[in-house]
Amino acid sequence: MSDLILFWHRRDLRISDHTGLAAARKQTPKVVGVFCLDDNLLNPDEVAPARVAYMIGCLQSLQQRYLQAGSQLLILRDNPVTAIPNLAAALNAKAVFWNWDVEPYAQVRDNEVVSALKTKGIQTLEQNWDQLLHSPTEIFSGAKTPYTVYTPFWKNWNSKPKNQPVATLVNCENLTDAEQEIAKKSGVINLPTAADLGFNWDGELIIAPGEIAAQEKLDNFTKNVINEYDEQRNYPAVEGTSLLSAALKFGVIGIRTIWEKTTELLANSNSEEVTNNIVSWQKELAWREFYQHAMYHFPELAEGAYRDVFKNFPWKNNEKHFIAWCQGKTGYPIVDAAMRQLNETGWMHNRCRMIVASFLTKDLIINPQWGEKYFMQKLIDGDLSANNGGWQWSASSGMDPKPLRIFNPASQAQKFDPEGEYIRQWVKELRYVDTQYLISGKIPPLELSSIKYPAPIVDHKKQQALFKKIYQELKIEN
Ligand code: FAD
Ligand code: FO1
Repeated sequence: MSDLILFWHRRDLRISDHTGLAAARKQTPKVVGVFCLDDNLLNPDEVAPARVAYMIGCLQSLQQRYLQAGSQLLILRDNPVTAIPNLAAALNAKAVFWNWDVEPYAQVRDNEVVSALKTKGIQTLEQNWDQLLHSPTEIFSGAKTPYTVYTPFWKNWNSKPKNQPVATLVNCENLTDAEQEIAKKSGVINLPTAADLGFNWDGELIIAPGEIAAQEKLDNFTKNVINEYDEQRNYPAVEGTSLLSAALKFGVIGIRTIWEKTTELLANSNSEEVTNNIVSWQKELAWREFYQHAMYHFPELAEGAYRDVFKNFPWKNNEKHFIAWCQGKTGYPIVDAAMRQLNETGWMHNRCRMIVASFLTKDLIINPQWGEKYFMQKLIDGDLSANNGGWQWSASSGMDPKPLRIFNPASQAQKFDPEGEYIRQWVKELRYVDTQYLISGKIPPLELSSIKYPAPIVDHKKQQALFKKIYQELKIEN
């Protein structure tokens, strides 16, 4: 057995503040990275081109980071369940380490890799939860059950001490020339482009790939934006949020690094207002962990509604309405602006994610799983737990105790885009329309026909009443 530890990266595309890598480096200088392109996770019908483009960019950058540390990142394109153990055995590695994940697919995959490695006599490091500040096996209610409601989860989660960032990988030993040959024979390839994998994205990405860019986003946000976060995060025309979601999804920045920054800021805060803004952002980081814990403990969430009343809900599922929603042609300016932002950039502001999800489920009465899937096909930050959590929350089908949350698109636009700035940015044909029409959504028919913008495809008031009626009837039956 050699001294080699292979580190298997999946959604932890960095070498700084990386718990699994730090644990490997403690045991040996010979730490070599591997990433396995897995066709089960790369179906062009399910995955956003922007997300794959970002991931490939991060892998490129990770390869550079490994070279700087004296080692390298190997790339495979195969089924990891066989390819990872085979590569480890061919290289005579003493262990394969990785960080665990909450997703149902990850659980099955990782258990199979553990078994295959064990039969080959290769060690694994089990239960290393790098992507969360607290693992799902750490936070339970007084009754020792997983939380199903956010606020008590937050209180408990926030009261627990958090780990500090860990040391960056340095001074490694690389594979010998003979081992490089063995790696090639075992399927190691050059990193393909996103287009090679069937994903074409030629737009800009809202965050540049790689660790340095993620750290810069954090620095910019904590220096210039966080002090007004609580208020500004609600306005889609303002850059009032961190834009770190894709970096967090792929672990391009360590969560401990982020948390440490917030605690430093809290320690230096000299007003209640500043403190509230920082805590407000910390609460969003806790939502991320809440949904990941939920996915770990209730994997059935990934299959559909959590609440019984929504399990057999008679969704209308009108395909023409769905296409209009996807294309941003519903005739509701704020909804259309948001969907066009998503289609053009691969990202959508959180306020607008809530608006369009409410519109799809409560106004169009379309199954939230259709929207959830569409988001995964488009979002650069598409993440099973956060996306499912967001959709279940908006559809009222999740664990949340407040059931009938219905957003009125006009009130939302009036409150959060009062000058129609966001609408004008994304729905170009509405650029010269009066603000009052934009935010009320009541554009005079004559104006509509001249600018080729659709009339509203449904009537919000009527649909809201219809949804409530269906829901009440079902609630009585259940
Ligand atoms: P910030 O406001 O700066 O927040 C910091 C970080 O906290 C985010 O980067 C994210 O990691 C986390 N976060 C913030 N809000 C939430 C939330 N409500 N739930 C979970 N984590 C949160 N987020 C995703 O990362 N991936 C998704 O696929 C996703 N789908 C969503 C679908 C719907 C219907 C809704 C309503 C929300 C969804 N969100 C998703 C949550 C949220 O919209 C995004 O995390 C946020 O807009 C990303 O922008 P930011 O990085 O600037 O966030
Ligand atoms: N992880 C991988 O190990 N290999 C992949 O090819 C891969 C592709 C991928 C595409 C989109 C995306 O959102 C995530 C992707 N990931 C990939 C990361 C994935 O989230 C983790 O592997 C999870 O553990 C899967 O459950």
